[in-house]
Amino acid sequence: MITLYEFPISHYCEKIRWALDYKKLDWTGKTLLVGPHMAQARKISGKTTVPILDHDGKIVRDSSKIISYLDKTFPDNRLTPEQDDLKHQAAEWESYVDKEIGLNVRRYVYSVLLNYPDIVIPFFAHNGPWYGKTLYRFIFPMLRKKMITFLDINKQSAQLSKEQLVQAINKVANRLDGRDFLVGEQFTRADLAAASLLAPLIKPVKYGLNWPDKLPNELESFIDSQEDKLQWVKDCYELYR
Ligand SMILES: N[C@@H](CCC(=O)N[C@@H](CS)C(=O)NCC(=O)O)C(=O)O
Repeated sequence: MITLYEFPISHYCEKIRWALDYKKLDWTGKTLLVGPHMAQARKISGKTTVPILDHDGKIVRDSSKIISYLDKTFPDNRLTPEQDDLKHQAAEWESYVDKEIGLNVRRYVYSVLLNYPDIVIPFFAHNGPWYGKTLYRFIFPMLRKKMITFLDINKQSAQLSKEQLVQAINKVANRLDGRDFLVGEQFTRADLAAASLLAPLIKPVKYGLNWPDKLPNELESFIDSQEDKLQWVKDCYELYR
């Protein structure tokens, strides 16, 4: 049995939801509530981050380690290239996008969304325990402050993350100029990582959240400014998700 402990809003969790679906595995998602998750996650894995995979009691934490574990345990529909040099390239790209796209999308997007509890609370509570939304009505102001500190969000850091994100999007777009995949000739974990971590900017249905028609204007205009370069993410969702 495979259980994924996750936040529906988290793009690192989307990386694993996608990997599990790509590999056609049967799995169940268990939403942890952002904030109260800390004690639960620590109890399961010793650390507080999600995604956490529980496969028949074997616990694996961290999205890259989870994909390696899945490929080793369920070799069909591999995401890790078999050839050594391609495997190495895929690991380098994955590590680059995990940091430069994953962290910067998160800081920049939260710098905006944390000012919109009506959008973010339903994301946090999605598929979670029945009391989620009510709980957040009480704890959201305190949670917001904690997240701002934890994610080191301020005007300057949010602006810097936005700039670093554009650089990373450009690097991916340059690499893809004339090619379909970041590495080799087939869809790999490098593509899956880049596309899932950029996915909050294209709001795909298969991400599983109920996206509002419009995100706040600031985010929408940023997304519009990157539209051409994000087409590849949409294509990956269309073809491989
Ligand atoms: N490198 C980790 C990053 C995971 C991560 O940062 N997860 C965030 C959600 S996007 C999290 O769990 N934050 C809550 C916490 O750190 O307590 C991975 O790839 O799994």
